[in-house]
Formats: sequence, structure tokens, C-alpha cells
Amino acid sequence: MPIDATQPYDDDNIFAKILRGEIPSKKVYEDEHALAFHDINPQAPTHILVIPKGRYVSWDDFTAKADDAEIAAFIRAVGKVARDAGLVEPGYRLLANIGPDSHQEVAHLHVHIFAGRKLGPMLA
Ligand code: DGP
Repeated sequence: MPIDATQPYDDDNIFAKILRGEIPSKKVYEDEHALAFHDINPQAPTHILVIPKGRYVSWDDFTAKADDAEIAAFIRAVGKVARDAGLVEPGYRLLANIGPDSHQEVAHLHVHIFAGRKLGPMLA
């Protein structure tokens, strides 16, 4: 079910449980500010999720509350994950669903990395 991205952070969301190690994930990368792991329901041959470690529901929440160092570190982590996965050529797509109209289902900010096939003009 799509979530209300203006709701307070819920520590029971599935990515909070992954961050706490309460449920497993196929980890790709981790540093002080970010964790990356394979999506459980891949929509492309490569489908990785990158999440900040902080308690943020949405991009709005993140950019309003995180400090600049944390925001920069997260964006760098997304770039590093894509680079280390060898995706820079022939390319990849970043996507973040924010709020119910975008069909955000997990109430912890996440960036999707899609790659490994021609993706078409847009994901609807
Ligand atoms: P979104 O619609 O942007 O909120 O996408 C949520 C994504 O999270 C969706 O592609 C499936 C993925 N997902 C949901 N539950 C789990 C899980 O328990 N483990 C992993 N690895 N991915 C999950």
C-alpha cells in the first residue's frame, strides 16, 4: 500500500528492520550514512536500493532534517554503488518514489538503481 510521506517516521518499517539487522538483505555497500542492497522484487537485471541510515520518510524529510555532510555522503554513496557495480556505461536509472501518488510503499527514503537492460523513456 502506498504510504503518506508526511507521516512521522515509523521504526517498524521494513527498511528500519533491515538496518537493525532484524531481517536479512543482500547487501551491496555500507558506510556511515548509507546502506545498499538488492531489491527483493527486481524490476531490471540490476535493481539496487540505496537508503540513508537516518530516520527519514521522504526526500523532503531528508533535505529538511539531515545536515549537508549527511546529504552529500548519501548522494556520493549512490554514485559509488552505481560505479562499483559497473553501471556508468551503458548507464542506469535513479528513481525515488515519494508519497502516495508516486506509489511509495516503504516509509523509509530509498533510491532505486535500475540497470542491465534498455529501460525505455520512463517507468510509469
Ligand atoms: P517503493 O515503491 O519505491 O516504496 O519501493 C519499495 C521497494 O522495496 C520495492 O521495489 C520492493 C522493495 N522491498 C520491499 N520489501 C523488501 C524487503 O524486505 N527486502 C528488500 N530487499 N526489498 C524490499
